[in-house]
Amino acid sequence: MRRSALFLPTLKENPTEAQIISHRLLLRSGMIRQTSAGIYCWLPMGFKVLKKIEQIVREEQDKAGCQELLMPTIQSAELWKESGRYNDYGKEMLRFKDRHEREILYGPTNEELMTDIFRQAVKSYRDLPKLLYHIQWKFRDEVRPRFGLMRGREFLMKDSYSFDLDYDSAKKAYNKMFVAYLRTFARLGLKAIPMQAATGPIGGDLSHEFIILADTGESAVYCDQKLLDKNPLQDSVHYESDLQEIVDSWTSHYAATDEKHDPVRCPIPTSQLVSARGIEVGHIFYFGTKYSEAMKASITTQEGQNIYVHMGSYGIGVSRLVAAIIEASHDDTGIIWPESVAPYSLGLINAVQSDAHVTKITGQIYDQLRQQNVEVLYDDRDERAGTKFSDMDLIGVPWQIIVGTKGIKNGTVEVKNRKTGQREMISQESIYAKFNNIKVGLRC
Ligand code: 5CA
Repeated sequence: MRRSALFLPTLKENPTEAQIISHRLLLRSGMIRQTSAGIYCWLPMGFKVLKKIEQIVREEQDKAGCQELLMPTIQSAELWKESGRYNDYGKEMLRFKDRHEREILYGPTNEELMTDIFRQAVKSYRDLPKLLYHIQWKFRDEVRPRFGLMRGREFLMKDSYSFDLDYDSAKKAYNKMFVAYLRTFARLGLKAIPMQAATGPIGGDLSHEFIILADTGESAVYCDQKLLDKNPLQDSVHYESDLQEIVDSWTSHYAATDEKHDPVRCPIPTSQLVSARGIEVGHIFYFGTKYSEAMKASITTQEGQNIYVHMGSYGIGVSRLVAAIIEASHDDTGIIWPESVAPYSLGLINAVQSDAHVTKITGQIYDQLRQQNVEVLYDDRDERAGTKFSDMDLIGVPWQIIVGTKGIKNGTVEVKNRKTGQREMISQESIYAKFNNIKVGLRC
């Protein structure tokens, strides 16, 4: 993409309404715009990042054997009355009526709708287990929407639902999601720590939140130092094998969110306990028959008995992740995108726009890189080199190629790594080999 054609309304000044760095950088780099409290427009570059995160989340769900479907944003109040949550959910739920005076709502989550779909279709133990998910916008009328995408009112969530015959089988689904989450967050370049968590309005008694440590996080969290030293899970996983060992290797160390942490009963010495703030990027729940009983989702067992299915639900805050990644990866000059989610793999800077020869060569490099399917952002604007450099740093593209008069005379260009700041002069020809394999978002 040529920068001159890209719709990227960057801001020079820090927006005063933004209190945390991710919100400031998202606004300044022209990725999102607020339309009303907690509701945002996704501008082209922000939208690209959101889609890349969504795709990684999707691939890891698919690998774990979870099947994608799509449920609507608007739901009928009837289902929520059946589960009993229509009243319980309170003011966070956005309720309205259609022209026939039927009560409807904008879904804050989908346990009811999913249970309804399941109970209509599945009647026998033979059809179990099932794991289903969708990636859909949610609305929660938060009292205090804040920190930009972190606590929005409208936000994108991946939510999965598991249906099993009994606890043991449901625990296997829980473990699958646990492991899929570790893999997902590792691919996003994040160190997420699973922690015992309270279940709130979703219910049940087994639950883990996946937490990224960050000073700006909304939750107070406590965990064993050993978890911080643990390597993220990146090896390939056989989901049909027993995953309990992997889950145990994380859950055997103490980690709890504020609501679950009890300083008196904490099993590890204070010297080993890290007390920090964190961002909740995922939350998984096993709640047994809470919804299946209330909504009569039963199946027949092999012995001919009628039983309620055991269920769990598993959420990832896809839009929140955009902000969480920035909180975890930025410097004074801007965002530093991990390669897996960067909007472009590399930025190509024409440092001397007025020099026809430089412009010609930069154009050739751009064409060649595009032919190699490299996602390249070419800053071809008639701007000072300094403006282009600081803009590219702000946007946070992982690699920069800088083309200038002096280098071109010797057949070289400068390559800069955004994260390390390292610069090297390389020959023009070797650019293509160096970036041949850089296909952002497609790496496994
Ligand atoms: N039904 C369950 C699991 S699918 C559920 O709704 N869980 S949740 O309430 O914990 O939400 C799942 C994830 O969505 C959270 O871990 C968080 O990352 C994200 N999330 C929740 N509320 C917001 C919000 N207001 N803004 C942005 N992301 C949010």
